[in-house]
Parts: sequence; C-alpha cells; structure tokens
Amino acid sequence: MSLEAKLKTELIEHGADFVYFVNVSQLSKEQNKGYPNAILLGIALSPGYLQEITNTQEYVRNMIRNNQTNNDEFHLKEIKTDRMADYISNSLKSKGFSAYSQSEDNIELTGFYDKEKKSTPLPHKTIALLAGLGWIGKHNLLVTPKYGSAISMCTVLTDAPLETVLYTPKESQCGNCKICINLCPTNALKGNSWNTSTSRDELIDVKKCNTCIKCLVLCPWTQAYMKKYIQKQNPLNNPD
Ligand code: B12
Repeated sequence: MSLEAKLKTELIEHGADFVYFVNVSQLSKEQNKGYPNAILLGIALSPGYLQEITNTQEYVRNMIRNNQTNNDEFHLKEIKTDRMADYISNSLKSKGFSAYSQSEDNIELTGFYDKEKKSTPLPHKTIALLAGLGWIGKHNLLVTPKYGSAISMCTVLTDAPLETVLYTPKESQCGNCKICINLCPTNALKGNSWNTSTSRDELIDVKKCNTCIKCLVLCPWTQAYMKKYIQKQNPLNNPD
C-alpha cells in the first residue's frame, strides 16, 4: 500500500471527511518552511448543528453565556482536526521524514502566529485552494461545492515523498450575492470579491469580527448542503 493510501486510510478511520496531498514547493520559504509537500485534512460540520445555528438568533452569544463552548461542534472539530494533524506529523517523523504540524497550538508554540495581525505564514485556505477544494468567498472563508463553508481543516508540511496535486486557485463564484455582507452584525465584511491579488484585509476587518459564525452558516452554499442532508433524513417534510 502506498504511503498516501496508508495516510488517507488512517485519517479517514480517525474521522476525516477529506484528505489531500498538495505540492507547495513553489511557495516562498517563508510560507512552506522549505517543505515541498502538504497534507490537508478536514471534517464537515453536521447539518443538524448548522440548522440549530440557523434557527437560533444569537447562538454563539448564548453558548458563551451558558458556558457551553466546550460542547460546541465547531470548537470540538477544530480541536480534532488539529490533533489529527499533530498525530500524522509525529507518525511521519517516526518513519524518518521531516514534518511540521500547522495545528494552532504548534504554530503558536513555534512562534509563527502573529497575534497583532491575526495571521499565520501559510493559511490552510491557501493549501485548500491549491488542492482545488473550492474558492474564497466574500466572507473570506473557503467555500466548497459539497459542504459550502461548513468545514474545519488543518494541514501538515512534510518532505515525505507523496503523490501530490497542484491546482490554479479557483475564481470566486459568489457573483452578486451579498448575504454574508448584509448579515454580518459588526460590518466586518467589506463586500469585495476575492482573486489572487486580493489581500485578506480587502475582504474583512478582522478586528471587527466577533466570531459569531453566521457568515459560515448562512452562506447559501452551506445552507444548500444543510438542506440536502436534512431533507434526506426526513423526506416527509420535503417542501418540494
Ligand atoms: C487567525 C484566524 C482567524 C482570525 C482572523 C481571520 C483570518 N481569516 O485571517 C479571526 C479570529 C477573525 C477568525 C475568525 C473566524 N474564523 Co478563523 N482562523 C484563523 C487561522 C488560525 C489563521 C488564518 C490566517 O493565517 N489568516 C491570514 C490571512 C492572510 O489568510 P486567510 O484569510 O486565512 O486566507 C487568505 C489566503 O489563504 C489567501 N490565499 C489563498 N490562496 C491564495 C493563493 C494565492 C496565490 C494568494 C496570493 C493568496 C491566497 O486568500 C485568503 C483570503 O484572503 C485559521 C487557521 C489556519 N491556520 O489557516 C482559522 C480559520 C481560517 N478560521 C475558520 C473559521 C471557521 C472562522 C470563523 C467562522 C469562526 C467563528 N466562530 O465565527 C470566523 C470567520 C471570520 C471570517 N469571515 O474570516 C476556519 C475557516 C474554514 C473555511 N471554511 O474557510 C479556519 C481555517 C480554521 C479551521 N479549523 O478550519 N479566524
């Protein structure tokens, strides 16, 4: 069994919904730390969780007020994808390869999280775009055809010899949609569409973002994923 197949099987067994091996050798050393390859792993958020947030006016505020953060699905899946990245990074090192986990803890521990700018040298989204997984929406989040923006992802940089992919970043498919712009309670979103020369700050004022998760959940692509599976679960209340 190839190294890719072994890694993919292991990650899917641990709960990953998608795994990609991406060529990042063309990026700058500051971005790829000298590693030629990246592993991108991700878990989708459940339709039930998305429906709960859709139907709850102040979901995050209530969650914090009721001290329920530790039970929040996105929070738990963000920890899980980070732990899976740390696990795979250690497993590659035990096989004699070099690897660097881009989990939040490891990035912070190794001094690569810029607290002031709220940024890292090589965001998971950049690697996801090079994997051909989706595009960057007006809400500055990755949008995928299958799950919308309802994913938690993490990445591992490595010199392990992997069969990789490398795609040209997809163009924005937001068109004239302004749903995220109009619903953002802090007006953090600036209404611009993304392309490869767009900086993050032309899309969002991160200092204004209150992490209410609404832009992720109410994006029509996320809603389409949610409705598709909710209807599958209860065909009787299918409005069509
Ligand atoms: C710092 C951070 C934040 C900060 C700053 C936001 C930001 N995006 O910078 C704050 C606290 C505000 C935040 C908020 C949220 N976050 Co956050 N955050 C991160 C973190 C830890 C680092 C991101 C980073 O380095 N930003 C620096 C800027 C420059 O990069 P970027 O905006 O992420 O991506 C840009 C580049 O990738 C660039 N790019 C992409 N491809 C290419 C190709 C070329 C050629 C070029 C030039 C550029 C380029 O375009 C992107 C947009 O500008 C990532 C995890 C990670 N390590 O990536 C999670 C992450 C981005 N967050 C995530 C989420 C879900 C959220 C929230 C929805 C959480 C919530 N509870 O509300 C909100 C949404 C805010 C928003 N609309 O962006 C998810 C996104 C999932 C997705 N579908 O995209 C991530 C990936 C975490 C995860 N576990 O999955 N976040």
